[in-house]
Parts: sequence; structure tokens; C-alpha cells
Amino acid sequence: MEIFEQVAAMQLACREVRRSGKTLGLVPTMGALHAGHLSLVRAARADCDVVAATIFVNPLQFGPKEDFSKYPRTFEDDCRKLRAEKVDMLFAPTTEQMYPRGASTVVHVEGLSEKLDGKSRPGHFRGVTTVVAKLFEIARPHRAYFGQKDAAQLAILRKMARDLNMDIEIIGCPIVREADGLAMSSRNVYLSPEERRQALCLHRALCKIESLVAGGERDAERLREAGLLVIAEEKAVRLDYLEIVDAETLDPVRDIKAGALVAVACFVGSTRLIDNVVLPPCA
Ligand code: PAJ
Repeated sequence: MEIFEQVAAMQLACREVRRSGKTLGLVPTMGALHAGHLSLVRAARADCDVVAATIFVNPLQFGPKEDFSKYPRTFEDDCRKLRAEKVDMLFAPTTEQMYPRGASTVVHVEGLSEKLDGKSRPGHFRGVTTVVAKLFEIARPHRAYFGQKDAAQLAILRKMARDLNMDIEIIGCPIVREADGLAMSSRNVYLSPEERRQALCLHRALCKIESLVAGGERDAERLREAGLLVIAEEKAVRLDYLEIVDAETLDPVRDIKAGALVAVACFVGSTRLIDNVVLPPCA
């Protein structure tokens, strides 16, 4: 695996891949890699001739009171995992490489970026779309792989690619979970054993909603209330949002017959966790 820190070197290497007629798959990450990230790498490995991963803890997508400085950084370990998955190239730039002094251009998907996580994390999605647009421009991959775990992020990146006519196929990959249902996240390491147990209520709420849908319930508000009750049972967990929305527009839906995204975000202690489930269309 070749490691690039410089934008120009990564750009050159990716240009060479395209020139040789090979397909290039890109997997953007912030490192602290777990099985969720590696599932994206495997999907890319299965589809593309050359796989490039990126590791960059993007300061632009963290709020001033968020965990940028304490975000887990495990670079050597990450490299080992990526090598084991036969990743060809790793782009791990410094902040100065990504945001040279004086850089002032941002990419902002208006509307969508202010919904769900965007409501409680102002500026977050603007940071995500700006960095991903830059990574796309540097690597110009044929395909880019993102997790359904960050459902709003995925919807926003799809919209960005469409709106800006980016010639890149955005591939969404399923959520990878721990054995007990907790969605894998680099932030799970922040949880104490007690919080780790409390954190299961996110998945429990989603399962409750799914089981009510299986039993015939179609009313989004009733489903939402049932999910809220499950979260409320875990007294130490603070709800940020639980919403039932259209997976593309992220606007609330009234019934779930045409399919819907159920997305939840909670603070467990000081750790913010998210999870979701996609309800398929049903009669
Ligand atoms: P990060 O949180 O490191 O996640 C990188 C990618 O892994 C994202 O596409 C995310 O959805 C996916 N992922 C994380 N946990 C997952 C899980 N349990 N199952 C499946 N996929 C999972 O998301 C980001 O970084 C950043 O916002 C980024 C897109 C890299 C831009 O900075």
C-alpha cells in the first residue's frame, strides 16, 4: 500500500490509474477504523481494479464544542488493517495540505444540510461536503463508498454529486453492527461499560418500530412515539432527534407505505451516537 501525504502526489497517482484504463474506488474515512469502515473497503475491492482509502480528521466538520481534539487517532493500526484488506493507496494529508492558508471555498448542499444532524450540528454537513468534494477532485474516482450508518450524510453526498454533475458513482453500504446490535462507530470507544449498555436503546427503538411495521402499523407519528418511549426508558440517555423521513429529501413523512428512513441520534453521557433503519415500501 502506497501512502500519500501530499495532494499533488495523490493526484498524480490517481491520474495514472485512470490513464491505464483501470477503475478507481475511493473510501473516505476519518480513521480509527473498525469493521464498518472495512466493509466499505471490501465492497470497493470487489468492484474496482484499484482501491484508495483516505484518512483525514476533518476539522471543518466539527463544531467548536465537539470532539475534534480527542477524536481517536490510530494511524499505525489503521494502516495495518488497510494493508490486510489489500488497499492499494492511502491518502492521509495534513490539515495544511487540505486547507492551505487562505482557502475560502466551501461546498454547501442547501436545505438538506440543515436537517437531522444538520439541525443540531450547524455547519457539520458543510464541512463534510467541502472535504468530500475536495477528495473527489483530488482522486477523481469512478466510484466512492459510504456507509448507510450516516444516512443523512449519504443523502447529502448523493445530492452534491448530482447537483454538481460529478461523474462519480456513489455507493451506499449497509450498517455493520456489534453482535448485540450497537452500530459500529469510532466514537464507541468513548463509552464506559455502563454507557455501552445504555447505548443499546437506539437499536432497541429502531427494532421496536420495525416490529410495529411488521405488525401492520403505517402511521409515522405513532411509530415515532413508540420509538421515543423506548429511548425514554433509558433515563441517562438524552434524545437529540428521532425522525421518520423520506430517505432522499429527509423531510418527515406521515405514513411509511412508500418506504421511509427512521433516524435517531442520542447523547449517551457526552457521546453523541446515531443509528437508523430503512423501512422498505409496504402495502
Ligand atoms: P467516518 O465516521 O470515519 O466514516 C467513514 C465511512 O464509514 C462513512 O461513509 C461512514 O458512513 C462509514 N461507516 C461508519 N460506521 C459504519 C458502520 N457501522 N457500518 C457501515 N459503514 C460505516 O463519515 C465520515 O468519516 C466523514 O464524515 C467523511 C465522509 C470521511 C468526511 O470527512
